[in-house]
Amino acid sequence: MSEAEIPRQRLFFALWPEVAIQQRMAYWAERCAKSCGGKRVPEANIHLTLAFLGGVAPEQRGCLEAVVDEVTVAPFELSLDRIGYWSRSRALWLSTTHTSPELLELAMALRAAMSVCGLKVEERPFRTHLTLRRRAHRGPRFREIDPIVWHATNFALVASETHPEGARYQVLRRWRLVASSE
Ligand code: 2AM
Repeated sequence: MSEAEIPRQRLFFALWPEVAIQQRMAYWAERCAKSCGGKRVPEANIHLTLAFLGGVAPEQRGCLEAVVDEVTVAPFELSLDRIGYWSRSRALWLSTTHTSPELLELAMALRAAMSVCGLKVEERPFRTHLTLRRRAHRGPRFREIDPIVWHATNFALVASETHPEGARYQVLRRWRLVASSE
């Protein structure tokens, strides 16, 4: 099989919230349905992308998993207290006023792993967001919400497939967040 024929998986690293947290996030996606328009992200699909990998060959995935096994970042808390809208991508999203240093550390460690394994690394700065609606035509009238407090204890490697009905995600593997001394 030539290199071009080797099947590549479309992968990304994410923080995947537990169901109770996804439900609270989905409330805001729905709350903004009329005024923001577009299509809501299905509740079970709501996630925070840490690093988008794109098409990954099997040996690159092996490399990534081995490098990521060595990542040590302590568990952290996210206080999601902000809703916003990007007109360019027409995305309505949930975010936080204070991004914790551990979240940035984790996102940067995953970018470093990508670089080690020969994957192209995103040049744009990391921006904390969980997409709630796509193809929205405006943002909400409110900006601040009662914080949704989420304790991140693990992160995941996720496969993404595009289907006519939308994206289908499959969590392939999870890593526990651990401080370096544990
Ligand atoms: P988004 O929520 O900002 O759209 C799976 O597709 C995840 O990877 C989504 O959360 C999406 O982020 C992100 N993603 C998809 N395509 C991307 C790309 N080309 N560059 C960076 N992130 C991407």
